[in-house]
Amino acid sequence: MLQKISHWMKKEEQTTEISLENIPKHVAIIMDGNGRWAKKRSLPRIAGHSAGMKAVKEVTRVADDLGVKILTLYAFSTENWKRPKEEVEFLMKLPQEYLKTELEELVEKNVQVRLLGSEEGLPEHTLNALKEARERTKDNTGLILNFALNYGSRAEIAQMVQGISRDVLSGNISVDQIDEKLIDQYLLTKGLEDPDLLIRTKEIRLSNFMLWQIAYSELWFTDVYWPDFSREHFIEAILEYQRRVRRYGSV
Ligand code: V0D
Repeated sequence: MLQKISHWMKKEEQTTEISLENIPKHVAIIMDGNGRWAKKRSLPRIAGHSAGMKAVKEVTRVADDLGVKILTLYAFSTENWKRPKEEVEFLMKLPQEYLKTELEELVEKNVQVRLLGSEEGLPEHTLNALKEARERTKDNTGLILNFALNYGSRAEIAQMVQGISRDVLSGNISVDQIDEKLIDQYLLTKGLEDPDLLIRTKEIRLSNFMLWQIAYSELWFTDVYWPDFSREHFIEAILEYQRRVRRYGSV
């Protein structure tokens, strides 16, 4: 299936073809610029969030088509609770809305839906939708679609330190056993490979996202608003990733 797909991009008078041997295994995306996309069109911010959901659907499809193994999407940070109540309430309905139209296709395509973040504080209706998606896709072996929701990297790191400290105090592990591999086991991303490629739309900063996990990731930033992000942009990011990886390989 994978071998049949080929993508070309015209860049600087040069046509480049995606190499299917060198697709990043784990792509993580910070989806930014939804509110500003709406403002530019004199629409309420929530219209930008709805439009952003279309981009989520498109990117999930192209990632799956290209054979990406893990796609992590930063949908809601622990900081986002500070937004106006109406906006937060609207955002919390998006998982249900997304799953209402997409879950069948995800099940059919063998996609596994996962959650990265704290379930604490999420409304019951949101949590129920997420749990249903997780339950119905838990045995799937295809693309892992990882929604970072109510996620913050420093909180994740603090929890990791608490977890390790508890296991040291109870005698389960000794202090000299604490190394990078052990730390991985206490993070929310336990069992997942680190991102090979991090994409962020609109801003050039990390904003408390996967700080430990992106130590060696390629970073790709674009000035495109998230609702305008399409399969072409995703392919552009992958082509740039492949160019960089090839360059390292040659020295
Ligand atoms: C708004 C742009 C899909 C970014 C995309 C709760 C911000 C649209 C989901 C989603 C959001 C989450 C979990 C799940 C299925 C879908 C989503 C939120 C925001 C915040 F299992 N899009 N999306 N969740 N936006």
